[in-house]
Amino acid sequence: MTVSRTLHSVCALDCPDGCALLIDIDEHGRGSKLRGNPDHPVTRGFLCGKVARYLDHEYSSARLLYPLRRIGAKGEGRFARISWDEALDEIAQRLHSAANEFGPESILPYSYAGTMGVLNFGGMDRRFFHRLGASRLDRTICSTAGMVGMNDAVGYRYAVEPEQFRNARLIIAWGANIMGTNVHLWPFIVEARRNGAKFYTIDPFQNRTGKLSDRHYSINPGTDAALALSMMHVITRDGLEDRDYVQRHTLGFAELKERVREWTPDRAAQLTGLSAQDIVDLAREYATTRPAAIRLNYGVQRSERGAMSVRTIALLPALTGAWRDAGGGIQLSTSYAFHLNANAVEKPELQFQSRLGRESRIVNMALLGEALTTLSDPPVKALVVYNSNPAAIAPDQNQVRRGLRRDDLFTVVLEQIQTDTADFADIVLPATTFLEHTDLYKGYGHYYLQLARPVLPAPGEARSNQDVFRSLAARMGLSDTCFTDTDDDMIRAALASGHPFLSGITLEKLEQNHFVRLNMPAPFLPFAEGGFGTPSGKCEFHAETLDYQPPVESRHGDQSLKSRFPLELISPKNDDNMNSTFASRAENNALTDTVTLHPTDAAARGIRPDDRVRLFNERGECSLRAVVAATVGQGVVCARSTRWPKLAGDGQTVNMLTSQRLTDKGGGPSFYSCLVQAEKIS
Ligand SMILES: Nc1nc2c(c(=O)[nH]1)N[C@H]1C(S)=C(S)[C@@H](COP(=O)(O)OP(=O)(O)OC[C@H]3O[C@@H](n4cnc5c(=O)[nH]c(N)nc54)[C@H](O)[C@@H]3O)O[C@H]1N2
Ligand SMILES: Nc1nc2c(c(=O)[nH]1)N[C@H]1C(S)=C(S)[C@@H](COP(=O)(O)OP(=O)(O)OC[C@H]3O[C@@H](n4cnc5c(=O)[nH]c(N)nc54)[C@H](O)[C@@H]3O)O[C@H]1N2
Ligand code: SF4
Ligand SMILES: [Mo]
Repeated sequence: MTVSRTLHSVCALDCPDGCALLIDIDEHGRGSKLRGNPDHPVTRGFLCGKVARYLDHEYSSARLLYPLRRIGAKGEGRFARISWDEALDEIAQRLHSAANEFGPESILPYSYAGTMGVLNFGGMDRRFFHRLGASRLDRTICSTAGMVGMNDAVGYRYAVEPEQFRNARLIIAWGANIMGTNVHLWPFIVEARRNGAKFYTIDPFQNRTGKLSDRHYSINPGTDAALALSMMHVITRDGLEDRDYVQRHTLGFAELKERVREWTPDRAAQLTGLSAQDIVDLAREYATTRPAAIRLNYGVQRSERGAMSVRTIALLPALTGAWRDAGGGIQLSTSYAFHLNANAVEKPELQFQSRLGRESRIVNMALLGEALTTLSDPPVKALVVYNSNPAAIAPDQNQVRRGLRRDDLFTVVLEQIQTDTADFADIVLPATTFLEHTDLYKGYGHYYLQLARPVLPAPGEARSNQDVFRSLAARMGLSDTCFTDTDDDMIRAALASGHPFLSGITLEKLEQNHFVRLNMPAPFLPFAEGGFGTPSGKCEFHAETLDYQPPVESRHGDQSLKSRFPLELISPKNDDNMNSTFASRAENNALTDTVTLHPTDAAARGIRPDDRVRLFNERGECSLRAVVAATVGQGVVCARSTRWPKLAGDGQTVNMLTSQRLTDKGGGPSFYSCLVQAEKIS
């Protein structure tokens, strides 16, 4: 096969790395190979294993090619082909009738980050639903608890640049599976270690990243705030804070010192499961090594007290002055820095022109089960799903499914493949992949803005989300001129925010360069000289509100619940999947069919390796194959996510077990605070 040309693209998956791609196109116009762009400073010429194989997905015989209408029962998966005209007519008519009978808020969009492209993530769709007066979705499923925690700590949610990690002398991956979920940070860590840096992991599960670390701290789930408070105890007790930084750029140090006095290493040891000596050593090393970088990913904030955990951890670099250094500070997400003009893209003001004439109600996506089964005034009568697979990824699936099965609920699903969610649809619409449509990309693990143009033709009759919502707007008689904006019009609008980080970045420049670094100093040291986004401009400790509370569903939480369901289930990401996007690959289905138990917990239940195990609690059950290993602590079980329920033998996955209890702040789901019992299936 000869390569006739090489084109540029961007990986649109929900991954911090936001890779710049090169695709080889053969003489028949077919994509023959995907590679990382060697010129992109973070992609550096390589891709993760799952996307290196993305052309399998692109050309899979499982791609949806035509609009479909359901002919079987909901969830059964029997459909017949219809035309786009029929599909759009039916959707327009059903949305009109829901709005007429129950009010427009009975329409609920449900979407997340199947694509991270600014427009196809949230562009024409937002305009469309705002103009209708549909319920607004609070997109909490992933990161809002952490965002609020970070905000409470530093105000402006800026982060250490990935490229600066190479300068660090100590790197802590705190609830961050870098090898699995953020592999383009790894080469910078390798470089730092070559220069003598130490690399530690703090995680209840010793995954690949933990195995490659110099020290793995096996922490009890949901106890991170206790560890961070105790580290502050040691740092302030031993006078290891950066006095000059603390004095000039923080507020409330004296109260903080007083507040953490009770957080002795012995107390934190009892909660976290780490030894008191380990806590002392870690705190001292963190405070006395410079530069020191913390890569905090989203694992920590998927617990009931996730926002407080993130906030407490995010105060550490201000205490030690780590923000001063290139390669010092903390990285949760870089996305805040992009400062695009979201209002110009989404046009929230259209709500006032809707028949509602006001802002519509907000529905939390983490509570989809409740929304579909208990919400009234109005109830949800029409659901439009895109960029997401809620019948796999949302918590408390039994309630979600009760909702999706309702006969009086009209469901539309825009998808590339026939997911579990698509099985519940009345109408399925075939969607393009990121190789087939235009979009603009931020990153959440670097500071480069990128543009991608279609590099391959859409198969069959697949359409982009942008095109679908444009056509639907026309079909529903919405004549506002914004519904005829082109993708390029919308990209220009997004870039025109006036923020200095975007100055000089135009569509033309992106077209030419493919990726452009935000217009910020290099290195970007956001808080080296203070300048926090708080009322005082300082990092405000607010010691009076710092505390540790155990998650209700944890070993230190509700003891009567724990007596029945004594194991803490976490369900972190699978290294070769992307949430549920590649769940139909056989090896991912096999991996997500396993649960890891500590040898003591397995022995107590007569469970041996490869036994089938039933995990259960009051919400549901699922059966998995046992892996027995001390990669989890005693009392913790770990089952990687996310599986397609229809590919599980019993149709059940760990999300049958997870709850709709929300995090302390931010309204996030608490996937990793989940008590279960395990028994051997004989
Ligand atoms: N390969 C792959 N990459 C992905 C994804 C994927 O599914 N697969 N998903 C993408 C998405 S949507 C996201 S949000 C990011 C997430 O990226 P990460 O946040 O890195 O991934 P998680 O697996 O959610 O959690 C990270 C680690 O937190 C640990 N953890 C769980 N509970 C606790 C706790 O209480 N305390 C501490 N300290 N650690 C805890 C988990 O065991 C896990 O190893 O990754 C993205 N990238
Ligand atoms: N137990 C457990 N559950 C979890 C998590 C966990 O760690 N444990 N993680 C949670 C997290 S962090 C997240 S972010 C969510 C993720 O949950 P989702 O956002 O639902 O992510 P995916 O499962 O990847 O599903 C994305 C879907 O979008 C489709 N898609 C991709 N591009 C396009 C497009 O351009 N148009 C359209 N119409 N469709 C497209 C893909 O085919 C795919 O089926 O899952 C959450 N659920
Ligand atoms: S999933 Fe992440 S690491 Fe893999 S190619 Fe996409 S952006 Fe890069
Ligand atoms: Mo996520």
